[in-house]
Amino acid sequence: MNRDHVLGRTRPFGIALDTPVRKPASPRRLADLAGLFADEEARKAAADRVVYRVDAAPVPEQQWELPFSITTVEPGDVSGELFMTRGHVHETPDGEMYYGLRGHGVLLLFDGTGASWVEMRPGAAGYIPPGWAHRSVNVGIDPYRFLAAYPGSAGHDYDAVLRDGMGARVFRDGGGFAVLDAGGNPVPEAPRHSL
Ligand code: S6P
Ligand code: ZN
Repeated sequence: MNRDHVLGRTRPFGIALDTPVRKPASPRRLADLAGLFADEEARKAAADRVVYRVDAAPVPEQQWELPFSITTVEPGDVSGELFMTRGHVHETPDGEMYYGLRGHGVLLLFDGTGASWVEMRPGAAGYIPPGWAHRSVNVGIDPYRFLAAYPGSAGHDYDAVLRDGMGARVFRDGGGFAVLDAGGNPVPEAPRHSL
């Protein structure tokens, strides 16, 4: 791939990240999240509730591009398990970066063996290393909103998470939240660095 091949494919542009979206993206409801929450009956009983939506910048998902999008996860829970995205692993094991815009979230990560997590607040960045499955959870009382930027070649595999889970679930715990592994033990938070 040389430079001449990619120049002209897309043009520079800017986007205001925290303004109302241009057109409503199709929301993901509990009806679309079969098999992901621990209490499947409670999920079905509230099937119409909107859980999250993704608003994508107009960047093609192609090699050398850098697509980005804003995800908004609503507050709520299914039998105490907090509202979350489906979760996926990238087909080519590209890394990804998240940046918190509003609200309070957890970026849950799973390498197939063990889970980890990053607390997300406005101004916090979370790193998803190559090969790690990832899911976002709203642990606050307002909508949780973040920016995601990832290589255009990444692709998205949802079946892996449906099959293998994320190694942990995030529940309400008093006024806060708990990230628990399959045995009910707390999962340690990933280290946080300052730049
Ligand atoms: C894409 C990135 C995010 C998610 C979005 C929704 O690589 O990780 O934009 O797509 O947060 O999650 P999901 O699991 O439904 O794609
Ligand atoms: Zn991703």
